[in-house]
Amino acid sequence: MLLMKDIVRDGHPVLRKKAAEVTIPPLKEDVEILEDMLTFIKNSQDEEIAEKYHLRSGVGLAAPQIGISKQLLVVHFEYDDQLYSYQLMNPKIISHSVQKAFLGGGEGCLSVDEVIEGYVPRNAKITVRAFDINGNPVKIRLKGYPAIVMQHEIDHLNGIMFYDHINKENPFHIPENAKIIE
Ligand code: SB7
Ligand code: NI
Repeated sequence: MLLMKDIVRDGHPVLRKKAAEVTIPPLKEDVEILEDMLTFIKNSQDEEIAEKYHLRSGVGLAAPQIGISKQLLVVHFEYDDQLYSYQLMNPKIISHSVQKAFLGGGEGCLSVDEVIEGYVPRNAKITVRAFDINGNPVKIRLKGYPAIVMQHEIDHLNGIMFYDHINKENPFHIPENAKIIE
């Protein structure tokens, strides 16, 4: 079972490396990593389990965050009465909107213990191509909050942290073409 001690913290070089593609069809080892990651995220959202194991709540996780430099990610959350639950291998953003979007409350990260304030502008809509846990190709269209979470996770596979996107001169600068998500 994954615990907070398994979460790699900011400063560890694995968070700055480009993760390696995994083989398709998936190795049993990689399937198990995705299963462990999804269980961790679900546990982190379960009040009782989270309290018992001191888990910080998260909506997603990328393999480099548990020290594994492979292109594996999970997201799991409800939004607008819809469940967004994905376990993805080798995800790629194949197209995105010109429109940008950002969360009014900024972003956080399980690998970053401090609060870092500022807007994190991202693409408002994205289309992702990936392989699911069975090795089947999938194409996923997301907009708004789900698109933001997915971009946060895909960034981890490319060695990018959320705060890299925050404007250095004015953390609350609103880029043109960007809409706020409350
Ligand atoms: C706020 C939080 C997340 C994504 C977008 C906005 C995910 C937090 C958990 N993670 O650190 C996952 O990488
Ligand atoms: Ni993160």
